[in-house]
Amino acid sequence: MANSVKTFVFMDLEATGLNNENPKITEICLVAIHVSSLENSVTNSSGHPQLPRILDKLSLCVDPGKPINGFASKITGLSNTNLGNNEKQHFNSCLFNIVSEFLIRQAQPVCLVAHNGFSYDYPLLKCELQRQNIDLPSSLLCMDSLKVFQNLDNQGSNGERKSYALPNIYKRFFGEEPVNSHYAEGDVLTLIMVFLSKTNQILETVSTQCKNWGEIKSMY
Ligand code: DCM
Ligand code: MG
Ligand code: MG
Repeated sequence: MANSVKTFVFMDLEATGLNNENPKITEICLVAIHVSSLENSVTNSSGHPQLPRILDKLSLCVDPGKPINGFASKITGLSNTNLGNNEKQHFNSCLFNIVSEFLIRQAQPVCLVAHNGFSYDYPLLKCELQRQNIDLPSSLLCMDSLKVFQNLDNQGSNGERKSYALPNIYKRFFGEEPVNSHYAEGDVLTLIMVFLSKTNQILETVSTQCKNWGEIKSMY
């Protein structure tokens, strides 16, 4: 199944805080790219990969229904005030249906990709879904790009300790700061750029790196 992934859906969540704060989602972004576009990506004149022309994007802001940690608010630009002023809805069945149909619309099988996803994004999404008594298909595949990049370096027996935070991987590859860090769409586009820098190596390891959505446990 994992060997035959047709669509990678890159995902990032913003939220009210970290795991120990029982966070709620404040923003979700999904960008779907067909494996053929990843395999045939084009590099620009400076040798950097270009975003594929064909990608499907979904980015939505969400009223978390609880106070956003001050630091989280500062880095994401999302506050209870601005989400409230813009009358954003909670994480409700409407949002679930949008996400679910977005995934159904892609060539199957689909694999989600999130950075630190096994520890943060997937358990948090699971938690929001569980609260509504709904869930995504348990056969949906998911992988954690933080683990993927760690494993790639370990294979190369590159023993030095380095940070696998997304902005730091991006800086190592591109020599500059990523744009719009901690905005869900900004982080997803950054993730796609680092993925494209190692597409072939990553695709070789997909089958060993994937979990099924059914294995993901709710954060709290
Ligand atoms: N977060 C946080 N404190 C940090 C880093 C992140 O509270 N030092 C929370 C708020 C972010 C969420 O985690 O919205 C997701 O992080 P990221 O922007 O890295 O995807
Ligand atoms: Mg993130
Ligand atoms: Mg983010």
